[in-house]
Amino acid sequence: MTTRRSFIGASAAGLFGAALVSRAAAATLPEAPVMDKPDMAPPLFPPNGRPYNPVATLNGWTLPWRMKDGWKEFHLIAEPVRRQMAPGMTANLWGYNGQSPGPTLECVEGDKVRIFVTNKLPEHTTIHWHGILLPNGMDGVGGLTQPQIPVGKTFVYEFQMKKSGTFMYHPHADEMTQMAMGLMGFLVVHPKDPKFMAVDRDFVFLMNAYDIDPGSFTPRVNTMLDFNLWSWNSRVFPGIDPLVVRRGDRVRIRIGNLTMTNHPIHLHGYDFEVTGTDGGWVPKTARWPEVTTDVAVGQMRAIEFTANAPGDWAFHCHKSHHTMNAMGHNVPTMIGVDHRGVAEKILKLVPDYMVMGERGMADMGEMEMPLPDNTLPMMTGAGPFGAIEMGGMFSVVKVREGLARNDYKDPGWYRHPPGTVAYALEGRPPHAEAAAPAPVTQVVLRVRKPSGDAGHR
Ligand SMILES: [Cu+2]
Repeated sequence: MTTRRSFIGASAAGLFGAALVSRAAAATLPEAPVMDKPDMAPPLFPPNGRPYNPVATLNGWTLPWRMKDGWKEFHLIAEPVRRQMAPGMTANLWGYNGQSPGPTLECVEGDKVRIFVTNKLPEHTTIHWHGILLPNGMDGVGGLTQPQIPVGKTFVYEFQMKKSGTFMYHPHADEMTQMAMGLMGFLVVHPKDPKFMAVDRDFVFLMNAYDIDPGSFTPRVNTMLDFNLWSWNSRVFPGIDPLVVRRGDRVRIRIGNLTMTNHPIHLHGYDFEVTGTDGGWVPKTARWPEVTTDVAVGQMRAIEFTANAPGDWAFHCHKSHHTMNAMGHNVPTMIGVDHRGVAEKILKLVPDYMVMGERGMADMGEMEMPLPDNTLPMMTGAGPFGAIEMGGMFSVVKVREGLARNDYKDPGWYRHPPGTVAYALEGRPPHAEAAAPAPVTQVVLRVRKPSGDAGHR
C-alpha cells in the first residue's frame, strides 16, 4: 500500500537516487511493450527526439519509448520468460519484457532518460547501467547505492547520457543467479551528430552462457565455469540470426560479454578494426587491423569493416568448446581405439550401445542420435555442402550484392562463382615429385654460454 508519506519520500529520493514509484506516479507509467518472438525485429527508426541511425539486435528488438516533458521514458519489466534458444530447445529464463536478453535501449548523447523498472521476479533486483557515467545513486548497486527493488515494486532511474558508445544493463542484486538466468540487455548511446562514426549496418549482441542439463529447461545457477550452452543473445547456433550485409556497406558489430570467461571473436574473410571499447570510440590513429579480437568479461567491443568480399563468412568464438552445444566433457578420447569385438560383447548386455568417436567426433554432426526432449545436438547445422558441425557461439556474415538498404532477410546460401570452391582431386593422385635432396655437409655447432650480463645489453 502506498501512503502519502512514502510518496513524498519517493519524490525526494528521486532527486538523488533511484526512487520507488508511488501509486500516483505509477498511474502514468509508460507502456511496457512485450516481445513474444526470438526473431530479429527491424531497426527502430526514432519517431521523435534527436535523429540517429538505429542498430539491429540479433534475435532481438529495441524498446519503444515515450517523450514526456523533454525526458525519454522507458519501462522495463524484470520477469520469468521462456526463451527459445534454437529451434527444438526452449529454456526457462529470467528476462525483461518477455525475452532474455531484454530489449536493446537506444538513445542519443545528451538525452535525459527516465527508466521505470518493475520487478515481477520472485526475488528483489536492481539494474546497473554498465559503462554509463551517471550520478552515483543511479548506478543500481543494491545495498550500496539504492535499496533493492522489492518484488512487485517499480523503481525509477533518471540520468542524462553524457557520451555516445556501447553499453549494457544487468542486475547488481544476487548477480550470480540473476545473470545465470539471463537478466541482461544492450544499451546504445548514439552520437549527437548522426554523421559521426556513421555506418550502414550496426549489429549488436551480448554474449551469455547457460548450464542446462540435457532434457531440462532451467539453468543451474551455481555453475562457475563449466557452462554447456555458449550463447549470443540467449541463442545458440543454428538459432543465431545471420548478419546480412550489402556488398560495399560499412559494417559495425558491437559485442558485450556477460559470461564468466573471455571470448576471442573471429571473423573469416576480412580484417577489421576495433573502433569502440567500453570507454568510448577509438581514434583512427590508435586502431590496428585484426581478424580476432578478445572480448574479456564485462567488456564491450565495436568492430568495423567494409564489406567488399561477397560470401558466407563464418563468424564465431575461437574457443572450440564454445562452438558446441551441451555435451558431456568427461567422455574419453576414442580416436584410434579398435572397438571390434568389445562392441559385440557389450551389445549383448546393452542393446542400444553405440561406438562413438573412434574416427574423431565429426560423426556427431551427421548422426541421428536419440536425444532427450528439449536438447540440441552437440554439433549441428546443415550447410550447402553438408553438416556444419557447429553449435554455440557461431553465425555467418552473409555479404551479398544489391540488397535493399534495410533488408536483413536471410538471402540463403552464397552461390560461388564457378571455379572458386575447394575441390576434390579426381582419379589417382599423381606421384609427388621429390625435392632434390640437400647436400649433406657436416655441421659443427659452436655454442658459447653467456657469462655475466653481457648478453642482456
Ligand atoms: Cu567463447
